[in-house]
Amino acid sequence: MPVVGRPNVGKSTLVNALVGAKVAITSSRPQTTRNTIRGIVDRPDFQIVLVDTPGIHRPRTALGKRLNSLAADSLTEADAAVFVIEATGKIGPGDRLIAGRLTAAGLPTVCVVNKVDAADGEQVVERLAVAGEWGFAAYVPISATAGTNLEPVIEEIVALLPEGPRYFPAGMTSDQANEFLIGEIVREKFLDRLRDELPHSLAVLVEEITEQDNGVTRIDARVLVERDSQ
Ligand SMILES: Nc1nc2c(ncn2[C@@H]2O[C@H](COP(=O)(O)OP(=O)(O)OP(=O)(O)O)[C@@H](O)[C@H]2O)c(=O)[nH]1
Ligand SMILES: [Mg+2]
Repeated sequence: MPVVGRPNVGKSTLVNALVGAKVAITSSRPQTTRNTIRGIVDRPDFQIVLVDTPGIHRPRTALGKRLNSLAADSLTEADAAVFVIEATGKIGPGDRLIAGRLTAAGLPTVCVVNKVDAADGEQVVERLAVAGEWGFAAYVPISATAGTNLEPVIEEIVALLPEGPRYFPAGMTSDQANEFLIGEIVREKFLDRLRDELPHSLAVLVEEITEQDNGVTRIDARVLVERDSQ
């Protein structure tokens, strides 16, 4: 079940909140997520495999193009989707483009209006009225950070889930290797602290993970940038 939307609307924050564990990094920078990441919600009578995706936007760089196509690919394999918009800003052309794609693909969709904690009631009602025109299967106003209305989102997703096998063993929250998640967390720590083009020019390579005798895990990682000046 892909989770799609414009950059920075809170897709990764929502995936973490629904899974109940940190499986994806988040930041105030757009284009934080660079890979599709599976997060698993496992309950006795269902299992939801959420797919966090990069934000869909008008690409200006090769990285942007790649991120968009990763998100688009996640829709072609999907039976249903979660579409995230935000209450704090007006619904814009970027949101409309994604809504159009979901409708054209005929994907049953749960549309969530996120960040209601930071908006007033009038804004939330206005977003719901505009988004309501798209005719999606369900609409839920939520706050991924405050944890508001997360159970209703799960219920609406479950209502759209096709019957299928349990793909992941109980207790598993993500399909990522530990090494990848560690590298992502290192990258996350830099994102909010850097300016200009630097957040986008950053990659982290985890080189060694050593369990030391004193019980502390030592991680050696290399932070790569694009140019010497960086
Ligand atoms: N106030 C408020 N902020 C939120 C909420 N959910 C997410 N945010 C903030 O919005 C910013 C973006 O969150 P992310 O989860 O990284 O957004 P994203 O959609 O995954 O972004 P990309 O991966 O770049 O496409 C972060 O600063 C979050 O803390 C919410 O419910 N309320
Ligand atoms: Mg993200």
